Amino acid sequence: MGIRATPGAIPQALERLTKRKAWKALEAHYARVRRLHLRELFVEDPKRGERMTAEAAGIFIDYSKNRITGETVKLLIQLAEESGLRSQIDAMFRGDKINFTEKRSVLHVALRAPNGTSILVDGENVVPQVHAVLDKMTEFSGRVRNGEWKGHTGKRIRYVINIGIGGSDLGPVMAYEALKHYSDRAMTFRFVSNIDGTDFAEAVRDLDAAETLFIVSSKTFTTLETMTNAHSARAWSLAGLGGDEKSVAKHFVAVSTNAAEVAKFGIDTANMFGFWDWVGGRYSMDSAIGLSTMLAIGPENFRAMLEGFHQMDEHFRTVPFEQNLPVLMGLLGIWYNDFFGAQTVAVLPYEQYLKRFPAYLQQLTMESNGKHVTIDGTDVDYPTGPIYWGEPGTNGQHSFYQLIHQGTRLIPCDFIAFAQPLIPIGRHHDMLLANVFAQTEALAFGTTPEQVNAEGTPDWLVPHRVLEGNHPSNTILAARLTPKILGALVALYEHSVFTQGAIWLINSFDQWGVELGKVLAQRIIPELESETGYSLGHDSSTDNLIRRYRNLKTTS
Ligand code: G6Q
Repeated sequence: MGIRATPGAIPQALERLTKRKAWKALEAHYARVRRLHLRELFVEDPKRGERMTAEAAGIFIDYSKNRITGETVKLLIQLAEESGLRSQIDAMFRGDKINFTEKRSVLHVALRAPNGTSILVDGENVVPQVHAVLDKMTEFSGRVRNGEWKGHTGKRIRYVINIGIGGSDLGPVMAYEALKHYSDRAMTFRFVSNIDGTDFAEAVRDLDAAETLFIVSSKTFTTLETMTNAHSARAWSLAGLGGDEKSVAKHFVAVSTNAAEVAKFGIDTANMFGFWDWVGGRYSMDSAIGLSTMLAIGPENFRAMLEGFHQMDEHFRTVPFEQNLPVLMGLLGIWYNDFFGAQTVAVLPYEQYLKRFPAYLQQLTMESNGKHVTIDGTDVDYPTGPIYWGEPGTNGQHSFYQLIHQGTRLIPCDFIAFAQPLIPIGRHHDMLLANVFAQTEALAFGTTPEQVNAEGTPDWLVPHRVLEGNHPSNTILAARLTPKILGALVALYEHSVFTQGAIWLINSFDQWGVELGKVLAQRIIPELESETGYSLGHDSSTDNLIRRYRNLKTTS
């Protein structure tokens, strides 16, 4: 089936994915190799562990413990080529409106483009605008960090609270946690996202309004949760500062694309940091949405993070697919998702500072590729985005790893580790890394009945103790978690998501499901709040729950 051409954006007249030659060849190949065990593959090709590796921007990936042969990689790359991946990459970097359902360019790569380069949106070079905002953030961060920026009563800012949700929260929280080691410990950072009032109340309960700065982060500046929290913050701040409206200018700044709404809220647009509609929420942590990150780690570290992003961007844009980290990772994901029928991917960072990385990745991957309609508006006939989940190691080993080792599901894993600890203490780090290598080895090779027998295990116990192995994993290794490496790591996943979306023929850059959620609650709010009469017209379950809620909320 031909694909409807979208002017200047999507490669034209591509065949339906499952009809492509490479797809058919992969189906036949899968039937041949699906039972092959990693034990055999390593015996047949003893150098596989050195060969099936790739490296870029300080990140090394060993993908040899995947259920693949050289032929698998060849066919997957052929699939990428038949899918026009190269021209789709070029279209994104060129600023084509590849987010065609929202008629937008997709240019998070411009957020880290070096000064002096040029990326055009509607004929205008956006790189100078990006750097103008970065300079404004740099100037502001400098003043807050050195105490020159004073609160309303003349005290310096010690507490920064980012108010935002989704893409305006998950990136900032993850980056703050990931780079806490580099942060100014004289300042405290908190993140409020949930409309549950507890989130806000707990964030401010021990703070002094005179020393607290709120960053209201919202691309649209209309999101229910963020605006509700921002209004509560405004009331709390004013109450703590004697009710003087002039204090808002010293204690509130905004990050948004919507100057009119920012002004309406009462924030001076001089204290607004802008970004653009070509930055998707989940791709915005390196835009002004990262203001809290810059305040925490300082402008130099923030720019080092951008450099890491940029190095991975250039790698993705220019390096042949055979050595291209995001392409290889994306293709391996497709192999398990679409051929083995794997439904999830576990992301397992062996670095405590990356504890929020799986949550961040859940949005990046699942909001981007959780789509069932192709760009020509028809239903897919293959599975798209898998479920991402994970916890930092080694904690997960004592909980859900059991199911990965001995359960009935195939769960490909990404292990993420660093050779150097940021805080060396005794033998901790060698022990941590020993667990990474032990787990990937055990997952791949397991233990055979013979091995279990040889340990003197009684026969009846043997089947319980056998680990079949053949569980695939990638090991992602870097020297040290630095701002630059974090940027490269995030870009690696961003482009891996792009690779998959391009092959699945879906728009990875819209989120109509999220948009619906933004309007649904609006109808019910007045039904819950009405003091007097209200009429319900939902289904019997929803009506009954609303009536019960209204009764219960006034019961003492
Ligand atoms: C991200 C999504 C979504 C968005 C939030 C917050 O890609 O669009 O998670 O980031 O809904 O939106 P605002 O920044 O407009 O408040």
